[in-house]
Parts: sequence; C-alpha cells; structure tokens
Amino acid sequence: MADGYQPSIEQTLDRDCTTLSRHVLQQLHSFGPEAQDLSTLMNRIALAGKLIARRLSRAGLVENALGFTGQTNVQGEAVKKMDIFANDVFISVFKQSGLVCRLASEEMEKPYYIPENCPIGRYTLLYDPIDGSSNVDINLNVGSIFAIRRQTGDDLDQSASDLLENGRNQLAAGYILYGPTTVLVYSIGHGVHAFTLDPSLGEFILASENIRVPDHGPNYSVNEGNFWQWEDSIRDYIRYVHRHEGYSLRYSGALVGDFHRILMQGGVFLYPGTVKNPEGKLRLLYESSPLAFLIEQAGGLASTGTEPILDVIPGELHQRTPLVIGSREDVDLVTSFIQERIHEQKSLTAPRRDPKGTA
Ligand code: P6P
Repeated sequence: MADGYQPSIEQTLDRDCTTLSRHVLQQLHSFGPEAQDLSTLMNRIALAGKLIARRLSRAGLVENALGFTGQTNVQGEAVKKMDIFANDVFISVFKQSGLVCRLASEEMEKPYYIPENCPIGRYTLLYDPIDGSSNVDINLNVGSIFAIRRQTGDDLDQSASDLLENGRNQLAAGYILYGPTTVLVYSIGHGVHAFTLDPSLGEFILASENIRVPDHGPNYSVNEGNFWQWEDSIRDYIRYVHRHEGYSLRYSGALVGDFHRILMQGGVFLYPGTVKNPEGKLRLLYESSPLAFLIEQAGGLASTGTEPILDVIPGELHQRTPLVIGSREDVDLVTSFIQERIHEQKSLTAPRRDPKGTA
C-alpha cells in the first residue's frame, strides 16, 4: 500500500467497527487478562441481547413465546414464558466461558452454578432477564438489566454470601432496552455508553459515548395509582409537581424504558415504599443497584430516599428497596421532602423542655 494512504471512509468504518468488545478494551487502555475478561463478558451479554431481541421480534408469530407459564417466581409474580426464555438465554451464553461460575436472577430463588465454570470462574452475573414483562404481550418496550461482580472466595457451600455487598464494587452494569431499536447501555466505571443493534451486521455499534444525565429534567416517572399508599413526604412531592409548571408524568410500567428516558432527557423515576410493599417493589442487587451505578457514572443520583442506593448492603439476595433515581436536582428535590417530614417528626416526638428548666 502506498505510504501516507488515507482510508477515505475511515471515520464511518471506525464507527461501524467500534463493537462492544473493542470499546471495553479501548476504555481500559489494556489488553491484560482482566480487560480481556470484561471484553468477553460484555460480548456474551451482547449475544444474550441479540437472542432475546430476535425472540421478541417474532414473539407474536412463534408458538409458545407469549403468555404465562402458570408458575409463580420467588417474587410471588406470575411468570411469563418470555421471562423463562430470557433467563435461560443468559445461562446458555455463559456456558463454556470459564468466566461466570454463578448467575443470580430475579427468576431464580438461588443462584445457578455452571458446573464447568466453577470454581475457576471468577465472575458472577446478576440480572433481571426481562424487566417489565407485563409489556411483552402488548408489544411495548421491555428490558434486561445486568451487573457483573467479582466472585470472592470459592463459595463451596453455594451460599453466595459474598454477593451481599454494597453496589460500589460492581465491575460492570447496564441494561438492554428492546424497543423500536435494541439499545445496550453499559458502564465499567469509565462513563456511560450506548450501543445500537445493527440487525444487518448482527452487531451492537457505538451510538453515544460518555452520556451525561441533565442536572434537571421535565419528566417525573411514578405510578400515581399508589398515591394513597405512600408516605406523606412522597405525596408532598407529587403535590409540588402538580402545582408547578414544567413537569410531565411519563410512566411505561417497565423500569428500563422509564430509566432510559430519564438518562437521556433528565428528570426522576420513583418507586417508593407502599403500604403493600413498605420496602418498595424493585430489587436491589439486579435492578436498583446496576441502574444506580450507571446514573452516578452519568452524573446523577440514586437514593432509597434516605441513603445512596450504592451504599446499601442487602440482607438477602432478593432484597427490595425504595428507589428515587435520576437528575441530581430532581432526586434532591424528592429527598428534601423526605428530610422535611423526618425533621418534623423528630420535633414532634422530641421531649419537651420545661421552660423553668425543672424537668
Ligand atoms: P407497578 C415491572 O414489573 C417492574 O418490576 C418494573 O419494571 C416497573 O417499573 C415496575 O415493576 C412497575 O410496577 O406496580 O407500577 O406496575
């Protein structure tokens, strides 16, 4: 090739060649063993996303793809056929990988151990295989949420107790949004990046790098049908946004889609505790914590309402927490109403001081 050859379409080719696995290595500036592991892990997650997207795109045409299985999962929720399909896809893509020994899923009471990968596999996948599955049968967006943690110890008793750690030691976190296009958003601690599945290539191609959530946005995303089950502080916040210009309620019933809107446009998503579920509905380890990792990487906040999600140490695998997540200013506004009520409560219950000081 002549010296000084300049490919004419270098930029376009570079973009089309910036696959997920290449992007991981670029971010880590390394071809070392851990970088290669993470690159391979993300590649396998991308494969799971492609397999699930393909199934969803034909769900209405394929026998036995839609509807309920008739079973109830550990969450007490009716299980959809797509939940099981997606759950098994993630298990399959990590077989023969030598990387992932355990998978902890919303759909499985205990972690699944891949025999040939244990105990050499040093990573654990925590995931919600299909989040928002009530949307599947009506062709609305659903998602998969994932987090990768390092396995500490051999876990020979299969208690998986090392998973009961806060979310700050997640190696990677992200989600796949199955919508008009299939989008994979992830972070390995070096910013948040989005890839779009190009069906003609069968590859996720880089779409946006270093996504930053606006400090404030117009969207608030919450199921107002629970209004009467909430604490007064949350009702105070809802009354505030009802009375002030510039707020729009957007709620799809699928966390991943609602979160993606908040990430891209700003605002706040809330799933507070209710009378029925005082700890909220969303699960910490494979829903709130991965999204909290992402939103903090994007410059936003994620709170239980009283403490950062990433600081919460779960007591059990499927622990739930309330969730307030999104733009910094909007999360702060919600938590300010919570703090105000806590302060009010304290002043009401504080021992009264006798003005004469004789008490
Ligand atoms: P509700 C879906 O079941 C899910 O776990 C999340 O994806 C979603 O944000 C939430 O529950 C919806 O719950 O009680 O508003 O229907």
